Amino acid sequence: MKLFKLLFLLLSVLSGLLLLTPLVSAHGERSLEPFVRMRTVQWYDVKWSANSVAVNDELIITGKVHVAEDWPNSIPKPEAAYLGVIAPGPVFLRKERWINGEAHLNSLPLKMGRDYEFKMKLKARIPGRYHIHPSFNIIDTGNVAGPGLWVEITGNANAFTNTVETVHGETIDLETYGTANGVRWHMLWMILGVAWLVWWVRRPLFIPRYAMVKNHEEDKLVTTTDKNLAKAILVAVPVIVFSGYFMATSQYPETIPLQASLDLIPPLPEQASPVKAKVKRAVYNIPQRAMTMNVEIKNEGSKPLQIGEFTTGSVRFINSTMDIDASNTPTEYLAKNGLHIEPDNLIQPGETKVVKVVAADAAWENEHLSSVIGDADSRFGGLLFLFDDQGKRHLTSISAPLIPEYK
Ligand SMILES: [Cu+2]
Repeated sequence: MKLFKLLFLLLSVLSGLLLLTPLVSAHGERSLEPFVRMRTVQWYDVKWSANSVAVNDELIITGKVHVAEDWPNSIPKPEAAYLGVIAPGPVFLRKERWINGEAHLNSLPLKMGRDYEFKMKLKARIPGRYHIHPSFNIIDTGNVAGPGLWVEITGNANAFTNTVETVHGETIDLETYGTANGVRWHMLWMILGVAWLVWWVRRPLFIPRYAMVKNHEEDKLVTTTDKNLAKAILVAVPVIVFSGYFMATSQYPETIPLQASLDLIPPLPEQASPVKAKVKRAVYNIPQRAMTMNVEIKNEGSKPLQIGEFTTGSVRFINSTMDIDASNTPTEYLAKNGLHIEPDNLIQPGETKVVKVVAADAAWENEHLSSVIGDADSRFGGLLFLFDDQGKRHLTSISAPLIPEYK
């Protein structure tokens, strides 16, 4: 009775804890080590065509990535990468995928230090509210997610259509195509397997059989009927498999295997950047949630430049004294007033100067980027955006070791 009471108490405490647990709605996008998120594919200009679509409607995700020059040495080089979508299940159907204007069917190798522009066309499938991210699945590294947006799918799931026309002009419904055939084959093998098990299980099992072996009656364990049945199955299974195979090949003589080659899509053309930036020293202050870096900026162009934005791990730190469009960025990735520059005046053509850049916002903590200081690789990386007097943006990739400051 005492034990029962103890168990009851334990169960009550556990269920109480369960009730206290807040609802988890994220899906691990912040759990990847920050140095991977900051120094592999660096996302920018990500846009979603809508934040609410009806079933069967299109959602288009566009954006760019810069592949960091300072790729972490502890992870393999991006010899194959696959652009995908992170979503809780098959809530969207991907119809098209483009990289630098070329169709992206398989994986592609990414060139470090270069930029890629992407576009994905998705079709809404299951109603609900979902966090939708673009992501790059990089060989031996994993999924590096871009920023996510909450997208609502409205309407009726049953109204979803997914038909395609085959090369022979036949219209098929991909939602159900081949399902019945798959179920039939699975049922056949399941019935055969279960029947074979029942054939043996219906007889006395381990202990009586063990006793028979002890009494030297092992010959009685396997009867002639057992042997004949086994022989019949031995013949029947290959006959079923081969006749199924020949039926399928005669019914569908033209097939295309799944493709395993790489897409060789060149990166966007390199743009002569008039700006060179080098981080001299970078410190992260934990209680202030602020990173301070001294950056040496060299303006090799013909127009004066000003620092407008620093972006890392999808978080955008914006210099609020400048007019920068951030209307497409979900608020959790946006530090609207998060970038302070001293001195925040123009960097004249031919000038080289060291400026103090402070990127401060709770997003360091919320997006789990600040934990980079606890990593074995505490280097950060990101993109610095400078603008000339005509509003033209110049992008420069920076990285440096990050020194923690505890108070
Ligand atoms: Cu998410």
